[in-house]
Amino acid sequence: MPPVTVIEHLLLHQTELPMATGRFTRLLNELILSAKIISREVNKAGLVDILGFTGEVNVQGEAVLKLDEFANRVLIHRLERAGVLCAMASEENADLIEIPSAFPAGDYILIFDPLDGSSNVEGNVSIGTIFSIHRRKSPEGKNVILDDVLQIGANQVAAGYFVYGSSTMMVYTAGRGAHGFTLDPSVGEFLLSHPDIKIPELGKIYSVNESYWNYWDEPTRKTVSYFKSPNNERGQPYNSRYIGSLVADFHRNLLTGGIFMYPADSREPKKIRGKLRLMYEAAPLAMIIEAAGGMATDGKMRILDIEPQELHQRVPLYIGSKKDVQKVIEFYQTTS
Ligand code: AHM
Ligand code: MG
Repeated sequence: MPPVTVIEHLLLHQTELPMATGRFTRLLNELILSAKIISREVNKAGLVDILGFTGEVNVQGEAVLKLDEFANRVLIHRLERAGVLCAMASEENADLIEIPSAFPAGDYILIFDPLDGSSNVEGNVSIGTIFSIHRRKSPEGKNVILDDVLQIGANQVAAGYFVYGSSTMMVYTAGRGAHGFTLDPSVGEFLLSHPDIKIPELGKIYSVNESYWNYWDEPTRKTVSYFKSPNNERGQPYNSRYIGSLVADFHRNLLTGGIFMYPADSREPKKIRGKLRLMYEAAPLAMIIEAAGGMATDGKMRILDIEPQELHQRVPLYIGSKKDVQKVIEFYQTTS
């Protein structure tokens, strides 16, 4: 079988995907090119001390940006010119990013976390870019309003991520199946490597930052105790794996089966609703996990049904293998 690129794969499935118009293809192409540029910089990160300190001026007299700022700028620069978007929202920007009137606009909205887990770069740990694509609700031609962007995750047209790891990979879904592509640096293309990913119904890994145990609610503690117990459905304790880099933790669990949790905790008021953001992190990963046969909840509600009230809303997140996530929901239902 000759290798299949992301765009070839998209076109092959075009009859199934009414949104796979030229504009959608263009949007994915720009995302892919941005990710290749980010990947190149991420791979050079270890050389930063040699080439010039971040935040200072390098030997060529250029300011060296922090990697997350760099990734953010690349995505905004490329996508605002693509002629397919009417607005963007980035985890790095407080407000909605409007498309300058000098550039043509389209009716898609792109929401992204440019470089999640970037605090891990020094440890040479995998990090990632997460994206979510919506269509505007209001008619084209008018100014986009916040309401166009604050849509439930179930309205996403597509979602995906790039993981910059031992290989750079892209996983995306446009609703029917989640597909993985690996960047072949020798040809500069993402090639289909993981078609129609299905997460095992019952996982063998739980991923959570257990140092917050004392700040968790009762259902979360019961859930984690259950995963550690030899008397669970698996009949033996789950393996504990936590990198602390969402895309990397999610990606591993997607392929091997398991659950990732970032619960609410009571440490300080701002963390009560969890750390991760609904629109930039939870909703896109929830769309992927559902396309792969898994589930995502905040403990009480399906992530994809939560109505965002603000752009940077945080949400508790339990995401992964169906039976493992169902267990969380069960503990929330039975624990007062
Ligand atoms: P960031 O958006 O500041 O990079 O933080 C998000 C990261 C996730 O990648 C990861 O899952 C989580 O923070 C880890 O948080 P903690 O250190 O509290 O376990
Ligand atoms: Mg993030």
